[in-house]
Amino acid sequence: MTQFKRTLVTTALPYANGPVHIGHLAGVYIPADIYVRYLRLKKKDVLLIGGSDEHGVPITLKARDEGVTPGDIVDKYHNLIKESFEEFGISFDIYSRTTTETHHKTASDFFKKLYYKGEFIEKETEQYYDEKSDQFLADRYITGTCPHCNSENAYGDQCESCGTSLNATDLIDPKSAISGNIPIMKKTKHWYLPLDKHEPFLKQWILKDHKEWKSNVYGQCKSWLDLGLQPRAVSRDLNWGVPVPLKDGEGKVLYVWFDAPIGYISATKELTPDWEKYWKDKETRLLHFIGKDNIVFHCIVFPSMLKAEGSFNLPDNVPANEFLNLEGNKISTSKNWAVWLHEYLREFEGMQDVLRYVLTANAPETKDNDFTWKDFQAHNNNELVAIYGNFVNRSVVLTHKYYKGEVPKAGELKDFDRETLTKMKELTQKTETALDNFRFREAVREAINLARLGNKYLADTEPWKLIKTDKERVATIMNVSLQITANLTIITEPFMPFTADRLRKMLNIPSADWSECGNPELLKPGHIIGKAAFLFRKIEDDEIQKQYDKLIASEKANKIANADVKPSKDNISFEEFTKMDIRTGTILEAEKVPKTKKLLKIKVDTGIDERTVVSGIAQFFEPQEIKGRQVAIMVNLATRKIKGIESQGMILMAEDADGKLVFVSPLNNVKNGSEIK
Ligand code: B3M
Ligand code: ZN
Repeated sequence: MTQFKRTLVTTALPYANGPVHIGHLAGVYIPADIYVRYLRLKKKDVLLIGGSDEHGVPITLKARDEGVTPGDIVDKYHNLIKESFEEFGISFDIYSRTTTETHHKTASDFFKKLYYKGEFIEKETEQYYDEKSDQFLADRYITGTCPHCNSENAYGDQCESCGTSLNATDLIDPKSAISGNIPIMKKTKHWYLPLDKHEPFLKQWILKDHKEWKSNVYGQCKSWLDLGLQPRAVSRDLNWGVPVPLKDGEGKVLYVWFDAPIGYISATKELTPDWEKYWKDKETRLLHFIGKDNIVFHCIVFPSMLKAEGSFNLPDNVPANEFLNLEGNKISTSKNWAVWLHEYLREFEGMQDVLRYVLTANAPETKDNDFTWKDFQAHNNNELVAIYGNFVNRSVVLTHKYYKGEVPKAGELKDFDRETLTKMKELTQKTETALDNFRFREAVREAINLARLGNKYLADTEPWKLIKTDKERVATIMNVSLQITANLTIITEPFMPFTADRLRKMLNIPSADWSECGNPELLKPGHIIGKAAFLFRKIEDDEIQKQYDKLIASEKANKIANADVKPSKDNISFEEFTKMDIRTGTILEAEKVPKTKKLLKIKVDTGIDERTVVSGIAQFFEPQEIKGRQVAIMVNLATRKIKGIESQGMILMAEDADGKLVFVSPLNNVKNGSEIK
C-alpha cells in the first residue's frame, strides 16, 4: 500500500428534509467517525468532512406540503441534524451545507470548467411541462397511474405501491402534482456528462486497480459497468439549487447529484485555506463513507466529474455499507418506522456510546442487518455492563480498597500474567488490522475482548481470596488489571469516545495515544487513580417494551394520517346497534331544493310508507338519474326540518377520501322495507 501523508474522509451529505435516524448513523457516520478517531489517535493528518445536502426536488416538495419556503425547510433540518451528530460525538472538522455562498461558487465554477473544456454534451429533449404553473415538471412532480400495478398515485420516478422505478412518460393519465393539470410535452435543453466516454477508464480504475474494495461496492460497480454507461443529465428545470451559469441556462439549476459531492470540496475550502493539499496532493488519500444507495454516484459519476476536471484526486476507497433494518422492516421516514436520533438522545440521556456500540457491533457491513430493541438491551446488559463495566469497576474498586487508589508495583510475573499481557498485545493488533481494513464490527469485538480478557484474568486469579495470604501476588495482579484497564481507554476510544473519556478521568490519565496500545506499563507504580464510577447501567425490560410500543404506535398513527381513512369511532353495544331501523327503499321522485346547492328533496317508497327525505347529494347526482334506484334508508331517525321541509329519515351514502358520495344499495333488488341488519 502506498504510504499516504494525509487522509480526507467525507461522509454522505444527508438531505435536509427530515431528521436523521439510526440507519444513517450505522451506515455512514459511526464508521467514518471510528476511522477518523483511530487515525487521530495515531497522530495522522486527517479531516472529517460533512454537511447537509440542501438542494433537490424532495426538499421543494416538502416545502410545498408544509406551505413554507425550501429555505425554511433546510434551515430547520440542517440545524437538527447537525446537533444530533454533535451529540453522538461524530467528530466533524466541519459540518457545512450546500446553500453556502462558497458552495454555490465552487459548484458553479466546477460546472463552467467542464463546460469550457468541452466535457459535456448538450441535448434537447421533450419533457413534461405544466402550462398552468408555467414550469417544467421534475419526475417527482408528476403523478399518474402505474402501468404495472394500476395504482393511481404513482410518481414520475417510482411507484411506491409496487416499487417499480418509472420514467414520467410511462405513467398513464399523468397529472401535475403542482396544479393538478394535465401536462404537455415541451422541448428543453440540458447538459449531459457522457459517462460512456469515461467507461474504459472506469473499468481499468475500478475493476483492475481497485480489486481490494469491499465486495458489495466492487460488485455493484461491476454490474453498472457491465450494463454499459449512458450520458447523464447534470442540469434540471427547477428554481431551487445552484443556477446553471450559462446564458441559456436561465430557469435551470445543476442537478442535485452534480452539486452535492462538490459540497465535500466546498466544505474543505470553508475549513482551511490549505484545502487544495487535501484534494489535489498525490500523497493525500480520499475516502468516501456512504450507504449502498449512493455507490454509483461516488464510484462512477463523481469520479468521472473529477477526472474530467483534471486536477483532483480520485477516491482511494469507498467503504459503503448496506442497509440497517428495524425490527425486521425497512427503515422508512414516510412510514415513521425509525428510531430518530434526537428522540433517542432525550429518552436515553447520556447513553450515546451504547447506541454507538450496538450499531457498530451490528453494523450492516457486508449485508443488510436488523436492529431490534431486544438485541440493543442484550448488547448493553451482557457486554457493556457485564463485561466492560464490571471489569473496570472491579479493578478500580479493588485498587482503592487494597492500595488507597495507588497503582501497586508488580512483583515477579507468572506465566499466566505474561500470557495475559501477550494476549492484550495481540488483541490491540487485531483491532488495528480490522480498523485498517474498515471491518468495524470485528474491530469493536476485539476491543471488547480486551475487557473480557481482563474480566477472566480477575476471575481466574481471585485477588480477593489472596489478599489475606499473599500481598505480593495481589500487587502483581492488580497492576496487570490496571494496565488492561488503561489500555481500554485507548482501544475503545474510536468506538465509545464518551466512555473512554470518563475512564481516562477515572484513571487520571490525560490523553490517549494509539502507539501506546498494548503497553504493559502504561500506568506507573505510585500513580494515583480517581474514584470508581459506573460506566454503564443496566437497561430494564420495561424500557425496551416502551420503545417497541412507541414504534408500533407511531407507525399506526402515521398509517391513519396518510391513508385518508378516519379511525373507527368508539365501540357501541349490540343493543345500541339494533336500535337502528334500516330498510331498503326505492326513490320515487327527486327535485332540487330551491336556493340551495347541495340539497335534493327525495320521495322514497320504504315498503312501510312513502316519505320525504332531504339529502345533501345534489352536487353528485341529477334528480332525473336517481329515480327508480333502490337505496338503504334509516327509517327511525327523529324527523328534522331542513330548509322548511320535514325530512323523515336518512338515505345511506358512502363518502370517499375526496368527499364524493355514492349510494349504498343492495346488489340485487329486494322487496322494499326489507330490514338491513
Ligand atoms: N443526499 C442522498 C442521501 O442522503 C444524498 C447524498 C449526497 S452525498 C454527496 O442518501
Ligand atoms: Zn405500481
